[in-house]
Order: sequence, then C-alpha cells, then structure tokens
Amino acid sequence: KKVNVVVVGASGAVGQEILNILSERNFPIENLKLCATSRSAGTEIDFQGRKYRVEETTPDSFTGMDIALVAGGKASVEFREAAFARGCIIIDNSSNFRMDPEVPLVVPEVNPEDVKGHKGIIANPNCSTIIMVVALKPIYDAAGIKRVVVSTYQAVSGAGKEGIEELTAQTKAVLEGSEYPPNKFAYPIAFNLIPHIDVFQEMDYTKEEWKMVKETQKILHDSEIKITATTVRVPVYRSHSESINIETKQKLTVEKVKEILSQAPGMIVQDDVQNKNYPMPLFTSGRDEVFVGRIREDNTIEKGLNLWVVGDQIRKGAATNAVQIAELLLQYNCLMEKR
Ligand code: 11C
Repeated sequence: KKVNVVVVGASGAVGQEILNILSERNFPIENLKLCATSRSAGTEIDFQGRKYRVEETTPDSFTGMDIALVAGGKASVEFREAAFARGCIIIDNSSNFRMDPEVPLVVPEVNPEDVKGHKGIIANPNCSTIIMVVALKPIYDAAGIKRVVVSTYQAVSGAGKEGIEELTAQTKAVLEGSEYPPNKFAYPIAFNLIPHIDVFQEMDYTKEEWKMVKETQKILHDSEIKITATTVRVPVYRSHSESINIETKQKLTVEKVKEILSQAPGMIVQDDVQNKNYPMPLFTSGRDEVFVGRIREDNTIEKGLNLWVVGDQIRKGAATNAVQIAELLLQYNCLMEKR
C-alpha cells in the first residue's frame, strides 16, 4: 500500500533528513508534498531525482494526505485541527503535544504499541530522550530501573542549521584572532561548552533537562522512575553523547548488560577498551543505531551501572524515529479515513 505524505518544515535540518530517510528506507509514497513557513516557500528540493517546490503550509496542504511529518516549530499547533478534519495523521517532532495524555509519545524500539491509541497525532520525543530510552529499555525489562543520573554532551546541530554555522564561523574567527559574537547560543560555543540548553524552569533545571525526565517516564509508562539530568552543549557538529548512571532493581553483571544490549533493537555495543574501542560522535553521525560503550559496574552502590551512549540526534533522535513511526502506522493499519 502506498500513501500520500506531506513533510512540513521540509527545508530545515530535520526536514531534509526526513526526506533522506524516506528515500533510504523506500517508504511507500504515492504523492509527496513539501511545505514550510512563508520564509522558505518557493525553494526547490530534490527528492529521488524529482524537483519539488516547497509550498507555504496552509490547511489545504493536508487535503488528500495520509501522513504529515512535521519537523518542528508551531505548525502542529496551527494545523492540528485542519489535518484531523481531513483525516491526515500528524507525526510531530516538536515538543508541543508530547506531554498531552491523549497523544502517544513513541520510540519504536521501546513502546511501538502506543501508536495504536492515536487520536490523529503522535509525538516524536526530544532527541536526547530518544537516544537514552533506546539504551534504558532493555535494562529496564531485564532488571527494573530505580534511578537514572544522566549528563549530556549535545551537538550544535541540535539547535538547527544556525547552530552549525555559528560553530564554524566562531571557530574560524577565534583561529584568525577576530571576534564572532554569540547569537544562537548564550555564550561562545567555539572552544567552550555551555551547561544550558533551552530555557530555565522549575528548580533551575532547563526545559531540555525536564524533557529528559518527563518524556522518559511517559515512554516507559513508569512515573516512579527517578531521573535527574544535566544537559550541556558542546562544540561538536553532530551526534549527542550521554553519560548515564543507572540504579537497577535487580543486580546485573557487566557481562549480562553487554549481552542484553547487543541483542537489543537499534543498538550497537562498541565496548573493547583494550583496543580503545568506544562510541564517539564523530563516528556515529549518519547512522541510525544508538551506540553504547564504556559499560561498567558502578561500584559505589549495590546495583549500579555506567554507560556511555552516543547517537545521531538528527537521524535516530528525530527524522529516523519519525519515519519509523510512519512505518508502524502502516504495519498496524491505523491510518485515518481521508475526508
Ligand atoms: C537540542 N534537544 O539539542 C534539542 C533539540 O524538543 O525536539 C530538540 C528539541 C526538541 O537543542
């Protein structure tokens, strides 16, 4: 069965990657439409050898469409009703509806069945959350999880194309002895790191940190699991890295964890310290799997583990996860009737 797909926000970093992944995975597209805000409308984008003109998103962008892949921004808020009225399901990469109890928040390796309960919109989690839960889920199933302490090392592309440009221009400026004032980030990102992603909220945690807590609890269907996060922007172009400390309910040996994670869907264990083999963002970019290494027992508590987890946040952390959700909709046969 082939379906009609509209990509909203097609010209941004995530939108472009959604198109790459639709093509790579041979997603069965009958008709494709590319939309964006009026600022990017009119540009031409190549998809599978054909040129598509990006149109401004309007309620009619959803007419005759089965699935809307929304890359981010406010489009899901603005067009939710219009899409629903036309029988088009939104897969939303923005944070607008993630914590709405009516909206499934899905990572296909973790909670695929939640897709079935959709009411016209399915949310794609935050990139750092996706990368973490892919690694947590097999451990959660094997031993239960009491508490997670996570620190992230997040690439500038998490802040979009402007983040990438700022790192490049600022690095050049520093090397040439000139100035490049921060714009996208609160401070210079070149030769620095910034313990501040998104706005500060309750208890002086950032919104990014709260997303990791609340979204993980929702995806794992466990509001008891204790999670505390510190999220940091680092001068890396692509792939987010995470140091994850886990307290399990049952004891797991390192050998067992390696065995469980190497059988887990969407994961690659890269852990051979004798041969200096561990995941790094430079080498995980462009990949769909989440990589895990430096697997150790935390010997300061009875049932503790340390993991180093790295994943391409534009692919698995956003675009790949969204396209996998679209694949689940076809697999479970839960598209809506077009109206
Ligand atoms: C970052 N995680 O790296 C953010 C970007 O909620 O989808 C993604 C924000 C989101 O800055």
